[in-house]
Amino acid sequence: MARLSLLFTLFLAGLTPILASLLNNAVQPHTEQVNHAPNNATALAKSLALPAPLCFPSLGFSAPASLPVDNSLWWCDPATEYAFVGFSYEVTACQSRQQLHKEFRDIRQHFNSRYVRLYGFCDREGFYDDIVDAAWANTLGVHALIWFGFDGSDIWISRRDTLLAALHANPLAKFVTRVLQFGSEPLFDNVLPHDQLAEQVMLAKANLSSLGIPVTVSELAFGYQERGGAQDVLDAIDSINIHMLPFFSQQASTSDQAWPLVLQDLQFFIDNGSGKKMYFDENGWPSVTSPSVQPNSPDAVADVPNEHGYYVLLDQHCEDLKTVVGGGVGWFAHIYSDNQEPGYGIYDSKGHMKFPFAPRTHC
Ligand SMILES: *[C@@H]1O[C@H](CO)[C@@H](O)[C@H](O)[C@H]1NC(C)=O
Ligand SMILES: *[C@@H]1O[C@H](CO)[C@@H](O)[C@H](O)[C@H]1NC(C)=O
Ligand SMILES: CC(=O)N[C@H]1CO[C@H](CO)[C@@H](O)[C@@H]1O
Repeated sequence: MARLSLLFTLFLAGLTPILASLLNNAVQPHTEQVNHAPNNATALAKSLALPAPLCFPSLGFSAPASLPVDNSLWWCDPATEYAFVGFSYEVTACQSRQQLHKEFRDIRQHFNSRYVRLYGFCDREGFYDDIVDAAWANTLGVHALIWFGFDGSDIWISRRDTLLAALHANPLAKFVTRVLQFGSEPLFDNVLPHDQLAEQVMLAKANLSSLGIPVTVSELAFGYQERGGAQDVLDAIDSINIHMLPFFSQQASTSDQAWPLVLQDLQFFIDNGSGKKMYFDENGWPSVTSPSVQPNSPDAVADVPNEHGYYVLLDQHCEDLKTVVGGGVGWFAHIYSDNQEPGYGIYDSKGHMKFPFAPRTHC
């Protein structure tokens, strides 16, 4: 009790980053000794009404002078991570460390992002260390990705082992890596039978348990549904990372009419996802069609106003997304630039914004 009131005094006095780090370090042994003390950062922050700078990667975060021993008191309450959380960012170009720094700074500072969700693959040695470096420097959490690809090969196994090893080797990795995804759309693409995918998730969770890094699969509702629900995968994953791409619905028309389509897919996860935290991590509407981006409805419209309109729709439904089970739905914009996935970028291929984009980060 004495300790709690001391902490409260510190809070009232205004926590500097150094005090914040002392607090992080002080609380851990303390909570093990006192039965009624809150047992995690979320509960602690709530009980003391601590300000945002204490949790990563809140918009007010300032880095502590020293890092805690582990990430158990590190992350923001998932219930604060609804609305716009950041961008999908394709890494198949194997961006230089310098370019990652520049674009991650833009992602954070221009758009108030809290996360980047990696997409695609880069097999350059040390690439994930560059991601960690740029993410840490710009206060971005990372949804990392083991990329299966579409060629049916086993290269994902070496990618998995490389990434797991990097997560263990880089001491900052566990402070920026919010979740490890298997993706993209391994069920829809049928790269592994669902029971084997569930097993891979369990193995990765075991591998990362000492680091406190959760594991998920990046997938469409339809990917689960066409595999009989793949309940074993849904049960294995820690958070639900959803591909929300209503342009491909057989009922698609313009993006301002897409909310019922969003709800339809979301309802599957509400019904069968055991209340886990949910993200729309591959989430957007294309501005052009191409051989690989073809609608399944004759009325579906792909153009810049409809790409923009989809994000306007999500902003209009901020309160609805906030109240979804699991702490609300956080959404990523897919994707940062047309250079990454043509037609889906917020920026065009010359680096100009295609439409005004300043989505809500809370409501
Ligand atoms: C943290 O505490 C809150 C409130 O008691 C609880 O809902 C949540 O599940 C806990 N999270 C973890 C990771 O233990
Ligand atoms: C995790 O996996 C990597 C890559 O396969 C391996 O090098 C490492 O020893 C594993 N660690 C644990 C704790 O299982
Ligand atoms: C595979 C599947 O759809 N499983 C269940 C998901 O939730 C709905 C609604 O509760 C059930 O009807 C499904 O059987």
